[in-house]
Amino acid sequence: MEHKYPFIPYVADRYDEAEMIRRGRAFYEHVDRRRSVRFFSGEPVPRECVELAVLAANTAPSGAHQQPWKFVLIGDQATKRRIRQAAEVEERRNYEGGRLTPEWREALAPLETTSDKGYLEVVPWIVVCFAEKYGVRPDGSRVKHYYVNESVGIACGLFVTALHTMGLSTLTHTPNPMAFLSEICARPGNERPYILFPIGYAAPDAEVPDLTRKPLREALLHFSCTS
Ligand code: IYR
Repeated sequence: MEHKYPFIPYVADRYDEAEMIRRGRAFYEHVDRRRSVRFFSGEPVPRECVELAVLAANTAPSGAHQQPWKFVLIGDQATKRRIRQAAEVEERRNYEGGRLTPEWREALAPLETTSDKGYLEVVPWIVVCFAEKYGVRPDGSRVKHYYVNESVGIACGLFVTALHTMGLSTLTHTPNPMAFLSEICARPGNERPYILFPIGYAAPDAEVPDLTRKPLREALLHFSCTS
């Protein structure tokens, strides 16, 4: 094919059908073991593990390949404490100050979450993902970004999966509202805090709610045109 821009050949990996299904099942069973964790051990985690997870996230497809994400890594105790304190201020307004609607409270009840975010000081690493609402050229002018939420959401999905693959645990924490993260992480106005990830090993005595996942027949609808 003729191109105006550089193109290179791409050869996707192919497997026979039995191998496709074996691989698909193995991957499904692997990701099905992932749980959101709120009880962590303070054991150190190599920084390289987090870097590899960000490299994996950075492979996500994105609108016009603009890759509108930034991952900020925090490992020092003083910043973790600041984040915990600021998150708890907001969460106390949610849980104790009546900012959560009764319907929201009811939906959250089985998770038994509270305004205590102690895990933010226990974990060896916190990563805050920021979404670039728009880009900024060196001359200060704005670059329109497309499908920012979709792109950053997919990147965060890969990030979570990569951590899980390394035997690490995390939580997609969205302390609400999250504006304090822009200030603590010193991020510019074109970047919006997207998800905060506490990262570490699950505590040996960690517990998670006994949740089930919806069955395939509810997740996958086979539509077919019968005319
Ligand atoms: N941000 C609060 C509340 C919360 C909201 C949802 I939606 C959750 O799935 C879990 C918690 C908190 O972190 O406690």
